[in-house]
Amino acid sequence: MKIAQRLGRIAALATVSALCLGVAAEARELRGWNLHVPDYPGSIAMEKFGEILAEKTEGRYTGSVFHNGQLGDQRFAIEQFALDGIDFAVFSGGSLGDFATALQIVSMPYIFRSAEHMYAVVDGEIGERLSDSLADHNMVALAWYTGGARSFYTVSKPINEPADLSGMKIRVPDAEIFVSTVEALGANATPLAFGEVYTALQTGVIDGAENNSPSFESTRHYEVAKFYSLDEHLMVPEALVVSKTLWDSLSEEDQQTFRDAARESAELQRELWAEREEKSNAILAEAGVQVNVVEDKQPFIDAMGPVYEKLVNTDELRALLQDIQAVE
Ligand code: GTR
Repeated sequence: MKIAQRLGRIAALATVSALCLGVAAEARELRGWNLHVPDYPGSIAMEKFGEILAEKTEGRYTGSVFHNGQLGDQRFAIEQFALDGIDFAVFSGGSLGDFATALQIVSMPYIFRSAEHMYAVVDGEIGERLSDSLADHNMVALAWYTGGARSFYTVSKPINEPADLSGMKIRVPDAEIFVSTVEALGANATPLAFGEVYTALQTGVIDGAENNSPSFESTRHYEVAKFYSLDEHLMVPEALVVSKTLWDSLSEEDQQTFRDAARESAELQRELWAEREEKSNAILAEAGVQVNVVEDKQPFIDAMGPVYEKLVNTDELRALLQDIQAVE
């Protein structure tokens, strides 16, 4: 063998071993953003996602979840995806809606007939369309968690009809769908980060906020807001997303592993959600929160006309809305 040939072979072998070493060295700890306390349903389910990945990839991928919004508030975290600062997260469809309008449609007030309807929509073909619409923001949605139903909690009086909200300062997440919905009901929508709500309630900066019972309870906002009025204006799905840069770097087999892990984690989240809702409701009752079920939701539903007119504003979005409504 000529020297040049030999050298060529040696170089090729070196490349192969470097590649092998490279695979081993590629073991990656993925950074997960999460807004909630560690024992929240979604938090436990995100941990589970990481555990399944670690097990199924034999440690090549592990997950490290940063709870309590440690990596920043939701809008900031969504923006971080474009910069590859975060590898996976669970984001509210409502917050994603400011970046990808299809997500806004799936988060519209009173859009779902039931939780089952929501699951049928996001778990089916529409869920894939929603995921595709996130590609420009460097995200792939692998599975969907439930965000329950959001209702108003207030400091000084219950809400029975939209007129009760007139002039009240109600905290909302910093995203269009929440602002528009609450303003259409006649309140003064005040966008604030999740972590700032307790003090804002306490100091009278706001008169109330709106959320599902697990969030109302886990944040201890009920210590200050003693009225919880169940009008259920928003039922918002939450997406378990991974960075598209990461996704595109995965082998097909690993992509399937990530998908399966995400689905399993979503199943767990939905189960835990039902349990946590019960637990939260019991804690609220114990703390003397006055819960009123809004029997007649029609005036709330009727008030949403302008929100639909404003936000469902292209043929594509109108078609998506129809498709969502048509799902059985
Ligand atoms: C929670 C939801 C978060 C965020 C939060 C908020 O229920 O899981 O994504 O929307 O409410 O009100 O900021």
